[in-house]
Amino acid sequence: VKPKVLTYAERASQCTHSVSRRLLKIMEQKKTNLVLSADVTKSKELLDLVDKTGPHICMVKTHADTLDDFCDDFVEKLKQLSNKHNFLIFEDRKFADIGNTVVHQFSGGVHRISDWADVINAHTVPGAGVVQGLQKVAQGKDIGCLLIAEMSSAGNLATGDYTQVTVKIAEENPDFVIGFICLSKLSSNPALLHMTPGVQLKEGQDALGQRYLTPQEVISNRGSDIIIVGRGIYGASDPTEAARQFQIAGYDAYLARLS
Ligand code: BMP
Repeated sequence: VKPKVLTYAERASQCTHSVSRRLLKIMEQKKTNLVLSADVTKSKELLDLVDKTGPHICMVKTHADTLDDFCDDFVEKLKQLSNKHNFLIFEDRKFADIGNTVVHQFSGGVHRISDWADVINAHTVPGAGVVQGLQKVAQGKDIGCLLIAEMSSAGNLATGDYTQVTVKIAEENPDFVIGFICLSKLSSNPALLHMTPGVQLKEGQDALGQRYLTPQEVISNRGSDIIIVGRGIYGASDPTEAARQFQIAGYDAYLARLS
């Protein structure tokens, strides 16, 4: 017998972490499993893009260290947009050092990520200490962490045992880890979210090893929960229309999995 696929609302009620609960509720309310990867290099361009596509997304993903003009005012405006359009903010910093170092990378430096991100992520290359260091900083704040269990790029090493140990670390840290960056469903725990980058409306690849799957393949066939789309949206001639198309494609694929 095929196990019953739970709705976002049903899963929200099973989440102990406030961030995954909030995200699943937004996904249910706005009917979207789309995360915009806003990989543009000027803050004004990023804010304009996010304001236009905001109604279609459940979360925006940033690379703060690729912005030429990152500043506190940008953070303030991004937070205002997240309230206006009801989405979360995910800083894709990919922490990957020993616990003591990530404490400072997460809380300090120019970006002070722990002051503004709802969601962060980490590689598990250093072992569970990276999660413990990040969690120390997140104490008392509403921040959830994703573990990078698989990657979309050709030849990456996040496979096999590495992926399995990463899933184990996630399952052992439910107070902080809310899910994975991955290419397919890795855990049957309904509280853990699966988010997949490398998504376009057609399969293919770029010139630097990125590989693309479709929303249908990622959500319906591979059982992931969330699509992460960058160039498919901000590289389109009409990003708002592109976001709308990805929203529909991703949500239809979710509905197909439910039925
Ligand atoms: P695009 O859709 O333009 O290929 O962008 C994908 C985004 O997802 C980039 O920000 C990239 O850093 C991120 N990403 C990825 O592509 N593959 C991974 O395995 C993990 C990522 O975070």
